[in-house]
Amino acid sequence: MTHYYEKGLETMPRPNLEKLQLKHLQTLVEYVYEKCHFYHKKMDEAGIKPSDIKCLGDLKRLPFTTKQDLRDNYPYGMFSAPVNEIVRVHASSGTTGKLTVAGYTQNDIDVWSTVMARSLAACGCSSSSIVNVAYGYGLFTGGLGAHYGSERLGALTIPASSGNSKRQLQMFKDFKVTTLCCTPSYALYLADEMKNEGYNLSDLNLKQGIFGAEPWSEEMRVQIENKLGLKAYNIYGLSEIIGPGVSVECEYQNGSHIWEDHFLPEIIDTETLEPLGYGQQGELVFTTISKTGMPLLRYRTRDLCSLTDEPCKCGRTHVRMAKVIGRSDDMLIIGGVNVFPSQIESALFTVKGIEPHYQIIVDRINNLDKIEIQVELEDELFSDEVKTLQNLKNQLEKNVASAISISVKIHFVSRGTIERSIGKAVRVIDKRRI
Ligand code: DLL
Repeated sequence: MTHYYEKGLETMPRPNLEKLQLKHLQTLVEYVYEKCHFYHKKMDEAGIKPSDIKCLGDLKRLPFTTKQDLRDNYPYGMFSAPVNEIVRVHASSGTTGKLTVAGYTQNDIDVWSTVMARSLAACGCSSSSIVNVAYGYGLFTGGLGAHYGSERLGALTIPASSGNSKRQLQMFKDFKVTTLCCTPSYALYLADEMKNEGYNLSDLNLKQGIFGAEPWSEEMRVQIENKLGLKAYNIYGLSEIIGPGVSVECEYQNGSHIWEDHFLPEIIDTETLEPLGYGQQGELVFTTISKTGMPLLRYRTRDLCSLTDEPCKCGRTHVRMAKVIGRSDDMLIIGGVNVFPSQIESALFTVKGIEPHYQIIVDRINNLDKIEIQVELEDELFSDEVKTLQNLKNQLEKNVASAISISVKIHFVSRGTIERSIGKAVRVIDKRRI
């Protein structure tokens, strides 16, 4: 049986949906032009006025927004609402030390709770579900996003957050958890811990898992489903747009429905920046048409995928996005946390004696992502006593961990060990098979 949270809106015939989208888009463009200096200036530069938006096709006349714009206007410059109307901020890593900040009004928290409630319902949840939220709570949007959506649906919500796996498993059993929300890699880790701790599938009552925040493969889906005895659904989102709940799979697990009455999707060619058609691979771009805190026009996500408008058996009319196949920048996602190699580089070079040659090796060990950084040392330092080297290593590990919020292992190598490149340096070796 198909579960809906807002059936009318989720299954709205396309012509009506498009009418609604246009109305919201026009209101939004007028709103940001008036309220946000950044957009006022950008639209003036592009020679476009709010009254020029006459049909959905006019979307492509609007300027793009990038992560760099958010960084340049850190922390509050992209807000359209005054700060006293903002009730929450979330943030994710930027390429420099600066965070990418997203501000939410009460209206935005409501929009988010609603799209998350819809997302949970699309995965088969209802008010009878018992939802264990094992995404991290904090500046990251995973925990609180899933939490508010689950409460909005009326489900029993457990704010477990990530970590403390033994306790998570105990709660699965004792609280009769039906729904697990976490990153797919943490789900696999929990599945292995379950075996180590001597739990059987018959001890558990899991029905569905709602996994996202990082790319994962069909092979991983099969493993998670078999090991945890649940149906594994993909959920997608990004803090700049709202957090989790921008799109989600339905029971047919064949692409994720984008909640198009809130987020207008486009796929663009990364070279020409021209919009591409359904079925074509390119970069996903979103315009938020119902937010008031920090609405964004044509935000370039850097995520590469394609869209389809083919009808879905669930009856929802909102287009579906295929799995994200990669990014058009160098952002890595390590255990759900966004990391840019440039953040690691700046942290390394705060210490004297480090050569500018390093390599970041990412691997997945026991289903958890690990980072090792091989760093070349000046010859003089290499001949130093072990204690000095150990101190240096500790210092570097501390610096990098505080820059990217993830612990890393530093491995010193002698000068010339890291292969030199005549083109772009190969800074990252990603051994994870996702
Ligand atoms: O990861 C929001 C989220 C939380 C989504 C929990 C799903 C579940 P950010 O930290 O801002 O927000 O990272 C956003 O993560 O641009 C993608 O590159 C990647 N990403 C998110 N979900 C998926 C997914 C959250 N299902 C960035 N598949 C995005 C592949 C994903 N990549």
